[in-house]
Amino acid sequence: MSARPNFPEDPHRPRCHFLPPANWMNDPNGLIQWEGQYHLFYQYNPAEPVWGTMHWGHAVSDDLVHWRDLPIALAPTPGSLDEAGCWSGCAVDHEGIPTLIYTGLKQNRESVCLASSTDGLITWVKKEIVAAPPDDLGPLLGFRDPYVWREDSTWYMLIGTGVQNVGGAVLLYRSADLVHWEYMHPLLTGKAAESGAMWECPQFFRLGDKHVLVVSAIVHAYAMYFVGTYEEHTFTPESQGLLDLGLFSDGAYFFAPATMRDDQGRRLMWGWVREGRGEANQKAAGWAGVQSVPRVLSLQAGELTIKPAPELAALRGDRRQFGPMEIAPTETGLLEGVQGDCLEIRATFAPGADAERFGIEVRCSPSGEEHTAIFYERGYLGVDCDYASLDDAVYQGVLGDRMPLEEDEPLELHILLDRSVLEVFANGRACITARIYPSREDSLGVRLFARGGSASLETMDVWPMKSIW
Ligand code: DQQ
Repeated sequence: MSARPNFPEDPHRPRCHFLPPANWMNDPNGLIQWEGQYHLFYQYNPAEPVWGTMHWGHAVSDDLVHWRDLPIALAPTPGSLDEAGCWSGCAVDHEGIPTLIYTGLKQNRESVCLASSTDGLITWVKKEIVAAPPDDLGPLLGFRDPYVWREDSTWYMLIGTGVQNVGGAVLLYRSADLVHWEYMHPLLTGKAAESGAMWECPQFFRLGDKHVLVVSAIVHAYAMYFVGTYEEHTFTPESQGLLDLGLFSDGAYFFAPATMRDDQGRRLMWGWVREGRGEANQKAAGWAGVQSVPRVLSLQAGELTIKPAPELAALRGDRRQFGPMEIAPTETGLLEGVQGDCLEIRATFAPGADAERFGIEVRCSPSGEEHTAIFYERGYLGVDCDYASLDDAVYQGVLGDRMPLEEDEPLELHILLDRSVLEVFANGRACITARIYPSREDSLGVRLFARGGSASLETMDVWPMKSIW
């Protein structure tokens, strides 16, 4: 068990999100529920707070909220296929044995590797397996991030890749024993100009009466989904979208998501929440990378909906309630009695606001030099980070996309603010993840605002969130 330093002086280190004891984390890996407990593995560089030689870190939770660190699960083995890194992958139950299927890196070669545990997911024994890249697609960009599932008695696997001069792709394999893999065909291939040159971290699962394929597209890194039908090992997408609208100059803040089905039949998803500040700041902080809160995916009328797991309500302190109230364009005051850098906010705004832009500001300094606005403006949902911090070293910008509302549809915001992490869920169908690093200790206020007209708040609940550590 690793000791967990608290970084007590660090105002940016999240308190309600999972992150490793120290140093670097990226993708969630190997999500699985085992004997009722949720296991979260993650891409981990235990040596320093920047990306490097990848290990699999490991944590476990009884309630999806509080996590306990377990020893590193996978580390590179000198002389083997993973000697330069244990990259992303998944976990399956193989005849009662927890089994990880992951990417091994040796020089620049990516291979599929396997490890299993017979001591309750603590130590892992590696085993060589046979899964070769296809030779009929030309040179491939990458061959990584296996995602495995079972249909009847056959195992299936997706591998992320890119077909040169075509676009990102996921390759479908099958196996009777998890060891010998036979290539079948691409499950889906994209066009580079539309969805990137290479697809990483595929996830594929049934949701309601459809199937969903999730991929993380690069070079400009963002996570996408396709909803469609899966028949005879052929996937036909019917709709697609971004899993999170928090795109900044370097890609999306929410990337490389992984999913699992739990014993309540829910499809849960975590994603790597990247830093919005450069390497020098990460090194000074001693840590980098956070997991998003667990998000529950479902389908409603064929549309993907994404909501934070209800278990997070366990973190709520005393509730403050506001509304109904009119927000006039002159409204400038901070809400009384509401302050904090770890807050859950649920707010409903009545349909038909005549304001050009309205919403909620968080992390406001008393005179407004710093503030981060979560706003709705004529069909556009956004997070404005331009004034989030007076520190020039952190990324700014306005994140978001169009999210039209029906004429009689209220705007329902569910906001999780956890120091430098901001996750915004709107009407169950749009998420924006952002990183903010206010420089002032007193940037703790919350404000409702409307510009160019007024808006009407039906209700708003605010809770301080307790630390999970
Ligand atoms: N991160 C892993 C890769 C994956 C990428 C390496 C996505 O396996 O493709 O750390 O962030």
